Amino acid sequence: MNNVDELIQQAATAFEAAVDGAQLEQAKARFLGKAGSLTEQLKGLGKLPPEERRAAGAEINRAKDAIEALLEARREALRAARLLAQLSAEALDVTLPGRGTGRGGLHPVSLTLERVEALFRSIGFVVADGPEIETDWHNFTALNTPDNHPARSMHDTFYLEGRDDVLLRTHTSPVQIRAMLAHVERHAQAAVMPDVRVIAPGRVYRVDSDATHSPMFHQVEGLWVGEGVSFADLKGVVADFLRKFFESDDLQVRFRPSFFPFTEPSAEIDVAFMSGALEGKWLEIAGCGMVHPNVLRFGGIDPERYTGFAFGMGLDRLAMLRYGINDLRLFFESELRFLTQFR
Ligand code: 2U9
Repeated sequence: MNNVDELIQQAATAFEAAVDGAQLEQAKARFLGKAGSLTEQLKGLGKLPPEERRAAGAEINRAKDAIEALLEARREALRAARLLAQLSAEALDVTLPGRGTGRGGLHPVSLTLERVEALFRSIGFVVADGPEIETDWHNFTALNTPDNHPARSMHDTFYLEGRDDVLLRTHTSPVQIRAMLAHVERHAQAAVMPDVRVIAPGRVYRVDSDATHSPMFHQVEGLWVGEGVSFADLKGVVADFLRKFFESDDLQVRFRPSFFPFTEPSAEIDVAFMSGALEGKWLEIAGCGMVHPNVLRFGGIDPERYTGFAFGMGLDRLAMLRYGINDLRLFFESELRFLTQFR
């Protein structure tokens, strides 16, 4: 083997021994660098007799081409090895089951709302809604709540900065005021006014916060106005609703005298379950009464001719009783471990 072939062989061995890019570049310098073996040989050409220089130059060039080809081949091999190592390090098992996006579901208060709406629709009520930012007039004045009533105080009601005519509604009753006014207008030309039968579910706001009170909660209120509508109708509709809602035919329902500015007479409604954890315990569930004549008048309805009953209950409380939940705040924390139990 001549000198040049030996050099090529040495380069091949050195490149093969390099296990990464840095080692390979070092090996390259030993052969092709400024002080490398090939460069040394080129420098030696001048010392050769002129007749030998041509052949020797050609040999050196052959060696240079061969070493460069070896170098490139080794670079490519190292690149491929690196890629392979990376691919196996980052290996993905595409046969593993996916994490999935999870099935959505309705919030327990929404489920309760749907249930309440379906039951009242089945006896001819329509569902109405209205603004959550209400006028002082619709929320209080039209509901026979005088200017000096404590419910209007800054401690009980959220007002809007820079406005003294609007507030966050404290109940859904203003929706029924709007419904009565619209109903009267719609039937102004009719000989007989059809009955008003609406429920008004929705968000309401009060300055209050603990395990059983939230600054925002949900109410559903009902109103039935017509000729000859009586307290007996109120008792029948509400008791029937509660027994259907709780799927309990033997649910006990009682009415206790109470006071609200917008109803007269007024009552609180209690229920007692005949089985389960709460068996025999009276629980306050709603308020109700015959709509106050002043309120009917504010709604554009003649209290000499028509009477009506109204009731109101907390949807959140209905949901808590139905599902056996003891802390109201669970409804508003968006905790999936809680919410996924209702899908
Ligand atoms: C009109 C006239 C009267 C709705 C009524 C109650 C009694 C009542 C509470 C139940 C629990 C509010 O969510 S709660 O804290 N509601 O006790 N609500 S009578 O009376 C009306 C409504 C509209 C036009």
